[in-house]
Amino acid sequence: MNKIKIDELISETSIMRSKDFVWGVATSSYQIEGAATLDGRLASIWDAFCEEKGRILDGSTGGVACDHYHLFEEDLDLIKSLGFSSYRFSIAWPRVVDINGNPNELGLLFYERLIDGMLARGIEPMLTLYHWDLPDHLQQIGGWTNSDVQNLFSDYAALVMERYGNRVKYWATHNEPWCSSFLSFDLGIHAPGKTDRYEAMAVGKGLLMAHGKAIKKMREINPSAQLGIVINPIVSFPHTSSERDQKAAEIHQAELNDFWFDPLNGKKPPECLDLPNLSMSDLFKPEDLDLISQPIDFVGVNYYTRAVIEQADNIRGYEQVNIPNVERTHIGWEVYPEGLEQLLKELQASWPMPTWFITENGAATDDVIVSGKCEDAQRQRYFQTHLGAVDRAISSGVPVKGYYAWSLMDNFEWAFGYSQRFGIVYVDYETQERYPKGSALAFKNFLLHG
Ligand code: IFM
Repeated sequence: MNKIKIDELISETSIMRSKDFVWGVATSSYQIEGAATLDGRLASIWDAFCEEKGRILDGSTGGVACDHYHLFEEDLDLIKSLGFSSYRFSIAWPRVVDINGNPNELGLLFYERLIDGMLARGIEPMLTLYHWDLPDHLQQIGGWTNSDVQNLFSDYAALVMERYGNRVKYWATHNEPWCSSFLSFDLGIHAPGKTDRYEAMAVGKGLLMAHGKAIKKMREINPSAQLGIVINPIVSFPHTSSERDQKAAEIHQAELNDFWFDPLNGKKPPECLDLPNLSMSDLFKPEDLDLISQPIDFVGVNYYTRAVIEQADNIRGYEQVNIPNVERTHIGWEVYPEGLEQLLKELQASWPMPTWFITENGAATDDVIVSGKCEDAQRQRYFQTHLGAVDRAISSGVPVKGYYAWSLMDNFEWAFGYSQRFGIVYVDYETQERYPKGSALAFKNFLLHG
């Protein structure tokens, strides 16, 4: 019997306990699907990146991952059995469009079955269009900075909206565009592994332009769809009270938050992000901001940790500091639930939205299976304290309408390969057996037995 009560810090009268609050689990295509060369799927930038020596910690790839492409019916049964009412998944662009930009029927059929499988089980789909698997041939022609690629993204968005718009209500364009720009083109950690801050900013803007173009088209096709975007904003704390560290923390937070939320609200990002010979007003022209700031219905927030920042003599002007004597998860990220409450309040104060979702929140822990069971006490406490933080933000007036745990199951954790397990369900990658961990059972106790 599970001892940790996951909802212990949610108040008795919270709307998180009402039937309208959405409880879901989240995944993404490249991290779980496998079947990387089946049924006409094209290579993505992640397939190419994984082939480069030294890019992925354990030398692995998402080629097989959780084989969800073949096991999706069982995975949907699992979601249902745990009591979740929604499933956030992403479509692999390279699976549904062929090299000439025409629909790939076999790929489209896979998502059709997946969506129908959700609906048959009473699970609400939340669909993400781009969770980092850009078709590799589109990166070869300049990727997101090329306006043709932005237009192709909006064609792809229109294609899937035409196909699934009658069955899917919630649509997000990008997942964490900071990762597909700054982490990928400035820090060089994600595909395609470049280290040029100027390019990162141009890519970031390109992602926002593609978002605006896609929203415009999807809205025309289906005015009743709920359209949004998923951001990974942060609260950045200065390491010391020095003016230098305060300024550095301001730059870091602006890069993660303002760079996205300002343009989405029709405003150029702040000057603290300017680079020599590149100001934010050069980058974001008024007509760009008009396109990017299409009205949207919700924003998803992915939250894992906070950042502690100090001044540094590099092009960014900051460096992240790992402070000692704090609780960390297996991946090394500080456990800081208060940050989620603070973040939600700050976001609603600066960039108000009618609806926020927590589209990802979770922890990697050092999980082992003993007699078919996995006791993940740290993850259960993590969920408990973060749910309490969401509840407090809601009671102070932030309209959070749902919460998605990251992740349904262990999966390919990008540059960390399979060395980090974020699932509430354990995956034995040799046998593809799934084992609900203590946290999954704690959610189940709460969701099915209240
Ligand atoms: O696994 C990722 C996910 O793809 C995006 N958000 C953060 C998660 C944990 O790193």
